[in-house]
Amino acid sequence: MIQTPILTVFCPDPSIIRVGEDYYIATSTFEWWPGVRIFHSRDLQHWEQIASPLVRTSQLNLQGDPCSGGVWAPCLTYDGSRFYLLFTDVKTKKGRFYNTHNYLVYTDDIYGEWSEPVYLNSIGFDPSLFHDRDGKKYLINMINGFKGILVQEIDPDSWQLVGERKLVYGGTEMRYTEGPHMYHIGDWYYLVVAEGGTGYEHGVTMARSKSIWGPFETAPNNPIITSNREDMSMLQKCGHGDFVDTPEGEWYMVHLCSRPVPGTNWCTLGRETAIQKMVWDEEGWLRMECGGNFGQLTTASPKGVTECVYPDDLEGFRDDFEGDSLNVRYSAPRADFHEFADLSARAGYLRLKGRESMNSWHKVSHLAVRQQCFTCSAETAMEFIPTYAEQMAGLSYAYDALCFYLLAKTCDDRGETVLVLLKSDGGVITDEMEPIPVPAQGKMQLKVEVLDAGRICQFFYKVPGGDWQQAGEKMSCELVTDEHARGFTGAHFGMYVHDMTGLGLYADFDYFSVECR
Ligand code: 6LW
Repeated sequence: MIQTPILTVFCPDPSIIRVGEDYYIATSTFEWWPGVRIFHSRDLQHWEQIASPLVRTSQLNLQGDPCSGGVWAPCLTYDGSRFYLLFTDVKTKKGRFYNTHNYLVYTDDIYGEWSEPVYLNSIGFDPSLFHDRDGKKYLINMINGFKGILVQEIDPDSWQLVGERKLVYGGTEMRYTEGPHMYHIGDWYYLVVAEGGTGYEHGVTMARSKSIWGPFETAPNNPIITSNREDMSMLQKCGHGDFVDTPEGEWYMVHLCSRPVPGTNWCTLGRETAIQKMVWDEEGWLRMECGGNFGQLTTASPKGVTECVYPDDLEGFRDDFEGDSLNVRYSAPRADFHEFADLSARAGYLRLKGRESMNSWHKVSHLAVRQQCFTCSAETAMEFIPTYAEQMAGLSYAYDALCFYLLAKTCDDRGETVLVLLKSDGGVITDEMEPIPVPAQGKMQLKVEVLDAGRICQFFYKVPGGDWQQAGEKMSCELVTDEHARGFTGAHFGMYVHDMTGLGLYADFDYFSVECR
C-alpha cells in the first residue's frame, strides 16, 4: 500500500512524468525561492527532492510579486530526449485583470542546469506542454477569468506559438476550470482539468475528443476525484491532478490535497500531493480503483517495483551550519538566499545580512523551512548586537510577508537591547508582549512550540546562563493558515534579520532545528 500524501507540506499542483523506471513530480513554490520543487521516486511512495530548476534571477525574478503569487502550477514533461518545465510567474492576482506570464525552460539532464526561460504568453495561468505522437507540440493553458482552456501549436525549433489559438473546452458546472493536462491515449485526446476552485470544493474532471481541437465531451463520472467534506479526517481539497502510467501498464493520478488541523478547517501545512490508483472503465474513462470519488489516504502499490529507501525527509531536522552549502529544504521569499546568507563568514555559523523588513515584497532576509507536522517545535541560537531600533533579528513562525509571528532582538528608542514578540496580521503589526530587556552580547536561544494538535503556538527564549522562559502568551495558529492568509503555501519557521538603516547589520545563527512530536 502507498500511504498518502506522498509529498507532504506545501507541495501543491503536482505534475508527474515517468522516464523508464524513474518518476518525477514538479510542484509550485509561489513567492518562495528557489523556484519549483522537483522530486524523484521509483516506487511512487518514497520521494527525494532533487535540485530546483529555477535558481537564477535571469530565469525567475520574484521581486515585487504578491504573497502566493510567483510560481504557479508547473508542468513537467519529457519528449524522449529533453525535459521541459512550464510555469507561470504571477505578478498580480487581485481584481479582474491578473498578470500571469508563462514561460518554458528545458534541460537534457534533470539533475543539471536548466535553460534560460522562453516567454510564451500571459493570457492565463497553468500552462502545460503536450507532445503529440506525430511530433507536434502544443501549449495548453487556461484563460484568465476562468474562461476555458486554450490550445495552440508551438514550434519546437523557434519556440514561437504558431497558427490558431483555440478555446477547446469551457469546463463543467463545477466552474473555475484550470490546471489542464492533455493526453493522447488510444483514439482519444483526453483533457484533464482542475475545477471548483482550489479550496474545499476542489475536484478533477475529465473530457475527451477525437481531435486536439475539440469538441471535447465531458466524462459522465465527473468529478474523477473530490473530497468528503463531512469527514475532515479524510483528505480535503482533492483536485488538480495529473496521470502517469507504470511500466506494467497500471495508471495513477497524483493530485493536490490538504489535511486540516484536527478539529478546524485551517491548513497550516498548506496544500500537498497525494496519489490514487486509477482504472479504465468500459467506456474508456479513468476512475479511481477504490470506487467513488473521494480521495483516499492509501492506495495500491504498483506491481513490480523495488522500494527505494530515502531518509525520511520530514521527520525533524537539525542544522549546525557545518557544511558549505545550504540544505535543500531552505527557501527564502522573492530572492536568491545567497544574496544575504553566508556560511563561509564564520565557521559553524550562518550569517544573515539585514535588509528590508518582513512586510516588504522585495529584499527580505528570511531563511525558512516549511512547518513539517501539526505538533512540532523550531529552535535557533543567535548572536546579534543591534544599536538602532531599525535593526532586528530572530525566529519567525510565518505564513508570508503579511501574516506572521516574530520573536526578535532589537533596540528600543532609548538604545536598550530588548526582546519583542510581534504579530503581523494582514500587514498590521502589533506587540504581543511588553519588551523584555536582554543582554546585547552573547548567544540568545529562541524557540517556538506548536501545541494542541497544531492549534496553538508558544514562544520561548533563553539568555546566556539562564533557563528557558516563556515569551508572551499562547497564540492561535489560525494566523498562519491558508484560510486566514488567503494563500496557497502553508506556514514556515525561519531565521530572520532586518536592518532598515541600510547599514546591513548581520546576525550569526549557530544552529536551526525543527522537531516533530
Ligand atoms: C494553480 C491552480 C490552482 O495555478 O491553484 O489548485 C493555483 N489549483 O491550478 C495556485 O496553486
